Amino acid sequence: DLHFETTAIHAGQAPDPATGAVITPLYQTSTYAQEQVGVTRGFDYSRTANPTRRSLEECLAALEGAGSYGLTFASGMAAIDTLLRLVKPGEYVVVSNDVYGGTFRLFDKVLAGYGLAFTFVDASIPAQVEHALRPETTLVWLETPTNPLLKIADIAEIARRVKSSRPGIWLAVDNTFASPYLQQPLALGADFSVYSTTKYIAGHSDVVGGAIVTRDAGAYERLKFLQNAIGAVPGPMDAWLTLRGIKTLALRMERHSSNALHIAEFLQNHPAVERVIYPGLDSHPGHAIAQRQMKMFGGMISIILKGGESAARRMTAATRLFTLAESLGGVESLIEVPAVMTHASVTGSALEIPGGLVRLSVGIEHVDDLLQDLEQALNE
Ligand code: P1T
Repeated sequence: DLHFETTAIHAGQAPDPATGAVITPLYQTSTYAQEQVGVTRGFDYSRTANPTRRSLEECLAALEGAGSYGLTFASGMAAIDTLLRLVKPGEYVVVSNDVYGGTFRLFDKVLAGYGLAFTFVDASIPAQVEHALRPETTLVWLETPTNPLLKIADIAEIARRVKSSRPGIWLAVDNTFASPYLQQPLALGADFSVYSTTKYIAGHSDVVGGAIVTRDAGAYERLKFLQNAIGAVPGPMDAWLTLRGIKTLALRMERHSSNALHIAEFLQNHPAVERVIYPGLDSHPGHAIAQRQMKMFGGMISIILKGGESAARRMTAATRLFTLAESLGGVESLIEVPAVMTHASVTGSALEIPGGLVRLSVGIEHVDDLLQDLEQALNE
């Protein structure tokens, strides 16, 4: 019954019984001595299990409440790919129509070729998800807030509609943008919380990783089998860095969110900006739902500039603190143009992103410095 902040620091991370080390040791080993054939201390090979990775998996599970199980992967995409192996050829997946470009690419350019069918819907309208369900549907895939349009899907309402249509349909939520501190998909009725731990969970832009958390014991056993069978697991060092990052997740999310709200309010009044998309603003169509299902509104802001893609390119060249880079969720602020960077793979599809859209990952620097940087870049 511990609070989130306490769980993040202690779950799966008791002092090392062998040495008393307060911090989970980095078990940088691929294999483990066996006393006799088949007699192990619970570990035989690091693709199957590793103590540092196990600590991370236990911590991530605990952050989404009692009875949860966690599995970690070499990247967010590896987590998504492994989860999608639960879907068999001939089965259907309903997907929210604004997702990370790499997720769209995996679904549309890879898995569709193996006989999985994907229907893209506007999941900010729950009825659209429900109407897209077919007898062959086995999975509904949501992102909320979405990347990069920050659309909000009502997880509890969609879970209710999907499960009343057919209880066996799984609901997975990519919770990367919110992190488990701001939003708890399993508590809202989802079967799987999926993460790129590269982002807020690790939080320092120094590691790539992914995770799946579930309370479905059967699905967990299947996914654990797939994790080992496929082998897209994180190395011990990556697990260790991610565990280190998690300890400050709550503090960081508070600052990311309060900085972003300030910045969104400032941008709303700037003459070069046509529209600010941030779930914390009254003007956001999903604001009321976000207020209900999220603790705060997160650190991601998208803005549409009046001057289109050329203005976007000029702005991103002019910022000094906001670094022009892909990715998000680190302590430092980043800026990018999704249409030509993170979401280039959706060009020409129904998911296309406007060229004048600039995405900000607001870091935890002092907000006045960030405001000043954006102001000078926009004035340019
Ligand atoms: O990069 P990786 O750890 O494999 O995670 C993929 C991924 C999954 N889900 C969401 C919502 C994501 O944003 C990402 C990765 N996104 C970026 C790299 C980006 O800049 O948007």
